[in-house]
Amino acid sequence: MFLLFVRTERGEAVISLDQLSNAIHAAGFDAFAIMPATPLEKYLPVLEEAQAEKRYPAFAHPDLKKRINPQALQPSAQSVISLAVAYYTGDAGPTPPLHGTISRSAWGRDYHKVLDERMDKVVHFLKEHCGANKCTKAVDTSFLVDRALAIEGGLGYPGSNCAVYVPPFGSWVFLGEILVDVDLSPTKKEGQDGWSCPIECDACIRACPTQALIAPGKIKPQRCLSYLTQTSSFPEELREKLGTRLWGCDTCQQACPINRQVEPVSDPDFKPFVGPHVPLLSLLNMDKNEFAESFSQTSVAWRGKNILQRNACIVLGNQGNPEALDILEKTAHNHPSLAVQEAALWAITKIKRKQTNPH
Ligand code: B12
Repeated sequence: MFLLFVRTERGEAVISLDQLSNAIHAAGFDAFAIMPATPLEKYLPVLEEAQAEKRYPAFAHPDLKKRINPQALQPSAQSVISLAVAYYTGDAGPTPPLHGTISRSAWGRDYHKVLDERMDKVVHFLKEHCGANKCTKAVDTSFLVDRALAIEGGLGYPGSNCAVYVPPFGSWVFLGEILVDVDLSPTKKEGQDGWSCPIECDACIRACPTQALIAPGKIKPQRCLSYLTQTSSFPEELREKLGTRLWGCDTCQQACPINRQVEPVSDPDFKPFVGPHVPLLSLLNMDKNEFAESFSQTSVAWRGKNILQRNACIVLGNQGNPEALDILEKTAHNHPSLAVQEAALWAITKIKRKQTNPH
């Protein structure tokens, strides 16, 4: 039996790794790795290069040294438990007319909430059985680089599309971590140092509609469709590339041969809650309360109603269906947001152009 040595202020305790593993799986996680809470120095140059080449995401914290240092978040942290939850629940199927498609990571309940609730159970176990006093949870909610921690701990490896793959779930995993003030034995095995995509077929790079992926592990977020569906301005020259995507983009993950072998999981939290396909005409008719009623349980809600309605206009323009013209005209004249009005006008022009010149 693999034993986990737990060094606490009150001495040394021993629990089996199986006990901790059982608690983590019972809490709803599919995989985990334990590592020391020391700075991840080897990732600093990766982040610095992204910043120097203007590929650093605008949403992300600018202090790079802080981002690779778990103790900057919790000074008493001794160990980090990096955690993964699988979310591939089956295929979306084709997008019906006048619908827009939501990326898989936003189909179910908001993963930030789901992982946070599940981490509470692990924290309880750590406090009850491992002598922990202070634990800090993070899932996309701190300045730490979730993917770097997952790679460093040996939980997964990076694909050329930047995503972290956790076998056998592919890259269809959410990541989170718990920082804990006890010293747990690391779980990384000898030789488990995957630092690049194992097949390097570059299918993801070739599939990216906007050439946002410029080389293995390197992305220009400003061109990534997932990013553009979340930001307040959407450059005109990239709007056609959005196709029928209403929120997020899964193209670089769907193109991956490893991901195509992944078996669906049946996690009820990640079964489609809204979508995967959303009717766009009713979305454009929604007021704030109706929007909150439909989307507040999902991770789509954080950027608010106007961004999603702006995306809906662009998708309708791309679909070129004249049935959307009435609501687009109303939106162009009456919508309180200038950005949504402008996107509606753009869509009207596209649909009318298609009517006069179907090819
Ligand atoms: C900002 C952000 C974005 C931005 C920028 C994405 C990006 N690639 O940087 C945008 C909006 C585009 C985005 C999109 C998506 N995101 Co996002 N995002 C984040 C966030 C908040 C920060 C990421 C960040 O710091 N990027 C800066 C770069 C430099 O860091 P990084 O990509 O994380 O890269 C590290 C590893 O990729 C690794 N690496 C990878 N390959 C290689 C190769 C080599 C040679 C080396 C040396 C290193 C290396 O090194 C990097 C630095 O340490 C994280 C949460 C968090 N706090 O970490 C979620 C996160 C990365 N996103 C996530 C998800 C699910 C997505 C989407 C799939 C959502 C969707 N369907 O639309 C897409 C995927 C796009 C893509 N191909 O990366 C998950 C990823 C899970 C996974 N299995 O990898 C995260 C971890 C959220 C979570 N907690 O689950 N996202």
